[in-house]
Amino acid sequence: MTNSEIAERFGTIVSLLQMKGEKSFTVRAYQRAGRTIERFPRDMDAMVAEGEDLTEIPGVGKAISDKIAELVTTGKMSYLERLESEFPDGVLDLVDIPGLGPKTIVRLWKELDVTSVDALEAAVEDGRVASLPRMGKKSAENIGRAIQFAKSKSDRFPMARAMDISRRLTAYLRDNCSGISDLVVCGSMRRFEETVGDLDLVCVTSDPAGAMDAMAGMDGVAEVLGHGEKKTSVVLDSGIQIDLRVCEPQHLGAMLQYFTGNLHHNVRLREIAAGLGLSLNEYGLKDVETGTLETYATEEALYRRLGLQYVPPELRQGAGEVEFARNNDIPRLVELSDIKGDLHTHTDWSDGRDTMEEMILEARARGLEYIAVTDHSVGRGIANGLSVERLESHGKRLKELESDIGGIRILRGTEMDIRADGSLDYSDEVLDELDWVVASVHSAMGQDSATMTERIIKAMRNPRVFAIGHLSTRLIGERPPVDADYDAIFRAAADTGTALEINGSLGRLDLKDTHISRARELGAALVINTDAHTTEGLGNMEYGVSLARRGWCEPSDILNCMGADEFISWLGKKRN
Ligand code: DGT
Ligand code: CA
Ligand code: CA
Ligand code: ZN
Repeated sequence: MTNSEIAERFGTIVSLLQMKGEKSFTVRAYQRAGRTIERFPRDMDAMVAEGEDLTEIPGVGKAISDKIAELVTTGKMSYLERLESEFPDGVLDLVDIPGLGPKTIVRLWKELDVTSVDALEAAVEDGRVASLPRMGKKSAENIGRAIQFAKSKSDRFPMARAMDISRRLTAYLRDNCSGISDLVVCGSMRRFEETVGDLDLVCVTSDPAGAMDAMAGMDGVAEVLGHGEKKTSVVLDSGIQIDLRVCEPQHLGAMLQYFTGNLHHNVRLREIAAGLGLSLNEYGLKDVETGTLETYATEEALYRRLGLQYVPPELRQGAGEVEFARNNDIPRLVELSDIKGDLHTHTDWSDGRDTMEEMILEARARGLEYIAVTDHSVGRGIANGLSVERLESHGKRLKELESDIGGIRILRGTEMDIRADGSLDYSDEVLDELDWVVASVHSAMGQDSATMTERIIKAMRNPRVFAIGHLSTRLIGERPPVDADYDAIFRAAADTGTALEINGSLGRLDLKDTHISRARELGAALVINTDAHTTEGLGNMEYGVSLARRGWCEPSDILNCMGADEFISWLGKKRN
């Protein structure tokens, strides 16, 4: 069981306790525990197995430690089951609807006798929800939208979940199969889609049987669908399917190409092959007349043979990229090594886990030339946002650390709330003291499109706002994007010189790929940030870069590809 799966159970406990109207300190204890578990760098599962004392983790007391132990050893938590038994089954389903708070759920249940998602949908449609006291038409509409969102959620896995599973799986296979020389996760994961249906792995190994057995015998396999000499398919407890294929080294290029897809891209390639009298399959290119097979150890060689420039996996969407490759027009996309700074990070001054020192040292170790420390602003009470006084000490401390630590430039920053009316959480005088300001929406996300658009553009008109953080505020699979006129926002960004953030946090991936392309087209500047709340979170840069690549970004499109001196002089220009 992964830490996020454990944290999810604690999230359910929190919702149920709130529905029961439990005291807020009890609720907060579980809330805090959930956050700690989610972000904890080591597997709780393994710690329990090794008999470690979980109560040494801050925020985890005896009661919570016992519940974690029970959950990872038995797969159940009797406390949670008892709580669940206090509510009708259908009411529990309502908890999964994004934005529907516990108080509202209880009212819907008690006052309208709504005990299922379908019943709620009906009550929204016939106006009963809107007619509840203190509810109104707007809130009812938002609930309606949230139901649609929840229903459209398929059984696909959000990238964050799939990445976590994929990393464990590849580590396991490498540790347990000494013969493996290449192991590549292909399919939608390699293309870096937002959601993933299943995982397609290809490996080259001197011991195929060993790899097949290791896959079928892995802990956490719920069902073995097939166990052959060259392919093993399993379903894990989490419900995700894994296909592992063994491949010979001379076929690797064709194999990776075939299983990376997507289907449309592959169809286009097969057409091109056909034009050359060849047929493309997972083993290579076959001469249609003679039947001889040409094999390719690398994808590059295969694309070259087809008269094409190499197409990076992130662009293989069957959306015209093959034509670009034919004309040699695929640009040199941004790479992780191009990124010189991180401009959105949190520390334990607000809701981050780690200290400024830890975050800065990690950033330096990752080779960054600069980092902006952007803890939350005062309005984010629940995230321990900084009062003006604390912000001042925050900045002073960062200045001290810049000279103490050395080797990395430190920007005194903030991630400042854009309030519901578009006003900002700090005054201009306060902002003038900062080196870098990201402004983000964290509240009133259900506003109508015109209000939201105006709100964000109003923030951008303040020249002290350098960038807008996670513009759509979506959480993949959990919260829909805000309703807004994105084109108008991108134009205003270009107009005002405000950068738009590509947020690499896997739960967000915000801007999404099509918005990145569109923003670039309309002339907006972009930055790629991690939104890290822990030192490991600084690793999100890799994901932000993959996302930017899906939006066809080159280094020149991304502000934080500038070196420190150049970037800091850009800041001066932007401010004036
Ligand atoms: P997913 O798993 O739904 O997130 O999306 P993919 O793209 O990973 O799709 P999947 O797992 O069905 O197949 C992986 C790749 O294998 C796919 O992108 C292209 C290739 N592929 C699958 N089935 C076929 C097929 O019938 N013909 C050809 N040419 N390629 C296929
Ligand atoms: Ca797949
Ligand atoms: Ca598959
Ligand atoms: Zn934020």
